[in-house]
Amino acid sequence: MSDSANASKPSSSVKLVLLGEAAVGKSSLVLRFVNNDFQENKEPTIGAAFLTQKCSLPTRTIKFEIWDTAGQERFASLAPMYYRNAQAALVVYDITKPSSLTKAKHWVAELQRQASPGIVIALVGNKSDLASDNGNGNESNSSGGSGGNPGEPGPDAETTGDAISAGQDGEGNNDAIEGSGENAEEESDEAAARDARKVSTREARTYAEEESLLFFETSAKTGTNVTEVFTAIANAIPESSLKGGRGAGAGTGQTGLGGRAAEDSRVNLGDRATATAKEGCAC
Ligand SMILES: Nc1nc2c(ncn2[C@@H]2O[C@H](COP(=O)(O)OP(=O)(O)OP(=O)(O)O)[C@@H](O)[C@H]2O)c(=O)[nH]1
Ligand SMILES: [Mg+2]
Repeated sequence: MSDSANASKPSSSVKLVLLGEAAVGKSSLVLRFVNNDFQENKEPTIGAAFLTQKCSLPTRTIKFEIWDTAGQERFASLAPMYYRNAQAALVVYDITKPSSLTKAKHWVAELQRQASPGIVIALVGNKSDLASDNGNGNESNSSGGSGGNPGEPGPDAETTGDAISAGQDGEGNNDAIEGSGENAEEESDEAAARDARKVSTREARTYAEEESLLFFETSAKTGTNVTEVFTAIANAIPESSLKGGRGAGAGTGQTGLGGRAAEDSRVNLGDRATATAKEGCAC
């Protein structure tokens, strides 16, 4: 979407919070959405990080004010501060870790009890690149919720293709039969490593449907469905609950508890002017 097209559209701010167990990939999803980047060894979030990103819809521009919370238990009591007045929440779990879905369900229940009544919640199963089926096709589409329009087949298909090409079972096995047994073992180890999924799409989607949540499987690593989640949320926010934007550009910041050393992108919350502007939308 061009800047000139954006300029003519009304702009609204949406407060969005990310919740979920530690290391499920909340910060990585935000990094992918805001900077189209991924870090293999991302450090845990301390306290929470604040970022913004614009999302351009056909009729309006949504400016997401994103609170990326820390998943470590010691920070759990801070969460209400971040989800208070939030219009949207991404509750993230890791498809290779069933306990993270249990934790996600707790967050959903807490949001339903204590957050704003109209909050749009998306359940997000991250790290789909680690599954051999990759959560592709309709399985990664949203369900429940209102107005989601996610899971465009194009990007999905592309990413799925890339991931699968990392190891073609048929070919590999043939090589192994002709070659050494060691090769065969390596191949099957690789196959096992590729299929690390422990939470089925069906189970999570059924739960999401029961609770009227948007639902996606994503990969912050490959980018699969990341934009789609935010776009679906933007579409699902009722027009009546949208407020006018405050005109700040996109940026990053992180609140630190305990004075841990600052990272590059970490700035004081009171110092948003230093944030780097990023026009347009990852959408
Ligand atoms: N394979 C794979 N790894 C991922 C993905 N997303 C995140 N990771 C990795 O998982 C680890 C944790 O990611 P983070 O984004 O820091 O997780 P987090 O949920 O923000 O963790 P806390 O800040 O501690 O709550 C990092 O090493 C990431 O590189 C993904 O989609 N696929
Ligand atoms: Mg984090």
